[in-house]
Amino acid sequence: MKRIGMVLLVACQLIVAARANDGSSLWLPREKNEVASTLVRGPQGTALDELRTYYKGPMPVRMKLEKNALQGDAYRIVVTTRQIELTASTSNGLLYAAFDLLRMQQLGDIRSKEEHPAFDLRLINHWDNLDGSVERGYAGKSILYPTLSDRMADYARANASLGINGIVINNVNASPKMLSEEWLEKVCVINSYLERYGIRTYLSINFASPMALGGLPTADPLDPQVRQWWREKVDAIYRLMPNFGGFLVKANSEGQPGPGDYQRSHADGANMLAEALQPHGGIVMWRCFVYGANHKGEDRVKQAVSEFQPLDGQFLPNVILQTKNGPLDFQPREPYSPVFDQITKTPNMVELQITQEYLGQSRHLVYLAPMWKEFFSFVSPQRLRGIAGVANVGLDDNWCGHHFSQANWYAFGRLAWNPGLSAEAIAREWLKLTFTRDEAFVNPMTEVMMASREACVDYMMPLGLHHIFQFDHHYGPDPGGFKPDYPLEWCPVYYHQADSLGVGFNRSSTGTNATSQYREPYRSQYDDLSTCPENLLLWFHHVPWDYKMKSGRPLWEELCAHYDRGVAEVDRFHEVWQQMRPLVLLADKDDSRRWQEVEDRLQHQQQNAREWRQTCIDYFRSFLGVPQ
Ligand code: BDP
Repeated sequence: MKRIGMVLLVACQLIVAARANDGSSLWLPREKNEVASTLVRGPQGTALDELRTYYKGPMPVRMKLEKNALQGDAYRIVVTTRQIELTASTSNGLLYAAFDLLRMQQLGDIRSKEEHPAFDLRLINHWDNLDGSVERGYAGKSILYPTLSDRMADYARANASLGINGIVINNVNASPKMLSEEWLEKVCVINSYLERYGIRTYLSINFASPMALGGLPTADPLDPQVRQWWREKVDAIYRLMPNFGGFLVKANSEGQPGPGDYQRSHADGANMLAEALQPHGGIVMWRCFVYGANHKGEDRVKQAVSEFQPLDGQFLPNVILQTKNGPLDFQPREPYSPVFDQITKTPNMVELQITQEYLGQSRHLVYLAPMWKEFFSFVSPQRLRGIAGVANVGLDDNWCGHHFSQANWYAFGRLAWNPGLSAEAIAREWLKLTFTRDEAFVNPMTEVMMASREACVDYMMPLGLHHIFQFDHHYGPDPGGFKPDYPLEWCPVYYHQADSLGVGFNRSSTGTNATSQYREPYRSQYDDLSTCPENLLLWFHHVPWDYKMKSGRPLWEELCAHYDRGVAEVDRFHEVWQQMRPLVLLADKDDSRRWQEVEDRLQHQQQNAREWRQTCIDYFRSFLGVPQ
């Protein structure tokens, strides 16, 4: 008797432990039906499995694959009194329809609809290295390398639930090893997981691979042997993976090899790869994040246009230029990149950063959708062929480090499907799916999420200040940062240019003239101090400390008011979160772990916001009234 009692007790404890919500199920349904998986293969089979496992409704669901009914991955859901019908022309479309139906079920609002993705290419970019480290990753080691995580199917599923249809599986600072036979076999295994979820595999390549791997004396893109090497490599990849997507390339940037090493242009380099990929339907995504090479010494934010605009028109049709949303580097606020104005003959893709390199990493609650929507208010999605987001996942139980960083992954996927969705609608949706549908929770937390990005801008770099982060790791403030042995473009003092007269980088026509790269009306608007939006003022102008702002306050006081507001906002977020505790636990009594983990991070964010304010105010104050 006694022994049986103990066994039961242990079993009960195990069940309780297993139920504690660690955030690993993301926004996806958690309650399963017990069913066996189907024999149908590919994304359509996956769709069937998803519905059998998670659909709970009383009405039967019918899936119809109908050629030419809809374009690309679009789908239609028709709800009648007798049944629910999902129609698409591709098997991916059916999978997306199934996930949408399940999402509507979770939200308690199943209705008819027709959905069309805005972009054909909806990609996640991994900056994962083969040794398991993740460049700018803040959620533990890589889920891909050196050994594949057993959560790989869950990972593919989470992406497919958002409509992601491609993943670049290795860092843009790419190891040539990735193309070795040994590693390509591992790529095949990853591909087999992704394929089931309608996701294509893409690789970042190292431009010098023909030398490092192939033993050739050069990687000159016009050398016939080099071209042959790439053709053979690409053919071999397609023999292994007929559905392979193509290459992403970082060339002649931050020390990476590229065509410039042989006095060849980016077009020469990209076209060589494009030619090899073209017979298989593959693409080249060539990054415009380039500085310090051919235009060394020029204002860093101008260099991408200087480099690529003269080449516009020279790229083969299967080359796409991939450009970060802002012209510098994923700062909490940047103006849009003028590459999107100046490159008109070559297809463009935008690269957004889901991982919060410069936005508090996985320690700050910062919801990025308002920032991305801001970008789309300047650059029409119709101008873009595709969208890529730099992943924020790792081996952490909750995938993203901060539970609220999951919202950024979710929001990226939702916007990649439909950039017309509002940031607020996405936040509400995510909160309901991830925590509870209780409005007493959803309303205040939506408000917190929506305010969080502006708060981050306020306590880190208000009014257009930028890149005043600590060197290398980019966490925390270092406004006085200067290292003589570093390129100037990495030093904070280069970006704020504070002196006794004022602060800010003069990029107007009296300065570096970066404003001239913008289309009208932005060119004139940004160029003139009196019309430049105040949230970008110090990005474009060197402004006197006593300059009268729209509020009537002098610049210095306005700056301090922003730092104060940022800190006060984080304090407020923390208060709201504390009030949420009973609601989180009411929805799921086993949710104390998630609540506590967010609580701990919010406390840390409060301290860190104060550190930013203190350090920056102390530093900038030292310039006031000091003669030159
Ligand atoms: C910067 C990162 C660096 C990346 C680089 C890139 O600090 O780690 O390699 O961008 O995008 O944001 O290539």
